Amino acid sequence: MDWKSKLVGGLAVCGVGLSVACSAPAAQPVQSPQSRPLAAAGEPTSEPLTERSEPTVQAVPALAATAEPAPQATPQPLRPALMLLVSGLQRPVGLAHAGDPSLLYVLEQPGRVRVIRDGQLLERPFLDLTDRVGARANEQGLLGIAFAPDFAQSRKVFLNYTDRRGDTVIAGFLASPDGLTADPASEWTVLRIDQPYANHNGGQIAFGPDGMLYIGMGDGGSGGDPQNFAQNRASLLGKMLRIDVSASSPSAPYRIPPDNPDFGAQARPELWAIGLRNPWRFSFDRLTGDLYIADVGQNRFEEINFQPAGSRGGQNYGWRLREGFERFAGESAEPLTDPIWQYGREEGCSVTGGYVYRGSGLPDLFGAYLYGDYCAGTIWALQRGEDGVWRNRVVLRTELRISSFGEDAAGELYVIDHQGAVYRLVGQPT
Ligand SMILES: [Ca+2]
Ligand SMILES: [Ca+2]
Repeated sequence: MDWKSKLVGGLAVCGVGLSVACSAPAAQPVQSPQSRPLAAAGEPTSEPLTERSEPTVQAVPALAATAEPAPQATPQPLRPALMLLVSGLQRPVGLAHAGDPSLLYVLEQPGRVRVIRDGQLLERPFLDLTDRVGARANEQGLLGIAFAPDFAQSRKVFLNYTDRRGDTVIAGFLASPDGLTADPASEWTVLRIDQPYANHNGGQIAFGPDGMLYIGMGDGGSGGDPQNFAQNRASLLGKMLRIDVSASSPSAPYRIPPDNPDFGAQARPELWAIGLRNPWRFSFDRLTGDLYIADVGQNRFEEINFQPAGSRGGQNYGWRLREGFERFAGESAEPLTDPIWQYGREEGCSVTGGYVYRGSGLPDLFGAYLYGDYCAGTIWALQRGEDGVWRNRVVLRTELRISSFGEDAAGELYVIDHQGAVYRLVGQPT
């Protein structure tokens, strides 16, 4: 099928600003975002944020812009579309909220957290860590953010970045009462993890419904996990970690939750699940607490993994014994948790995990897990039917470099284009 025709049929790029209805004329060209060539990683592989080429975001002609809205006799069916929210960002890789519906926070990979207030990108960053963030390689930089569950009182926010040596740092910061800035000098280190290679540094950090901080760690890098970190219980690499930062301070950065699973005498107590390759993005369903982990594949398969709410942890998601459902290296002596979905190179090359949609703008997608592919630009919805079978469908085909998804306080979703823009997923009348 012709790519362009699919694109025009599936994607509408609407005007700037949340107040502009998607059916309004959208002739405004999308500003070509700043898209810096990424430095060569110097590593055998570097999947999640690899640039294949430098396509530009193209403004799609407005779809039959009508001057007069149709009479609202019956609810119109809505189809998903993307509305440009802000552009001009430097390699954005994440978006989060802290409970205030007027504020969104965007991660710029070189080391800044930017603020979008009421749909406008503020000039002054929330936090500028470019003096300590190392972002020379594709998968390095400021990668994750999580506001404390008690942020309204504690003002604590946690960030995940690679430092000038390329090692992972999870650190806490204190924000101002208005939520518009945080003090770079307030940093305290929660956890530091040596990184043997420039790629596969994970990225996501998120609080679970249990109030614990979950950290998705990549296998350290190179290709094929040459030192077998993901299956090594004595290493924090290639794992999902779970720590308690509810009383985090410089002198007592974190505690081990007493109900973390037991991976044996030699295991690190921070482990929650093992056998992950590069869980760049994971999320909890805000309604059910189910956990979705998108694990970037090696050569053949991109994975979506699922952990039901109430799980006690302890899963082994298989890497490097398996890639997707297939054997990769070695044999397993224990049960492995297969993904609920995988796709191969005909669909894309680097999965970007998203969120279960719990907003109100697109009722048809309510309860579906939305995710995408960095290389292909496709956005899918994965949902389990009442018969227990997971079904996957295309939501949109785009030309975006989808580095991440984000969720606002109301549960509406955003798509982050690594080339410099944030889009809001909206419902457009058909
Ligand atoms: Ca690494
Ligand atoms: Ca797996």
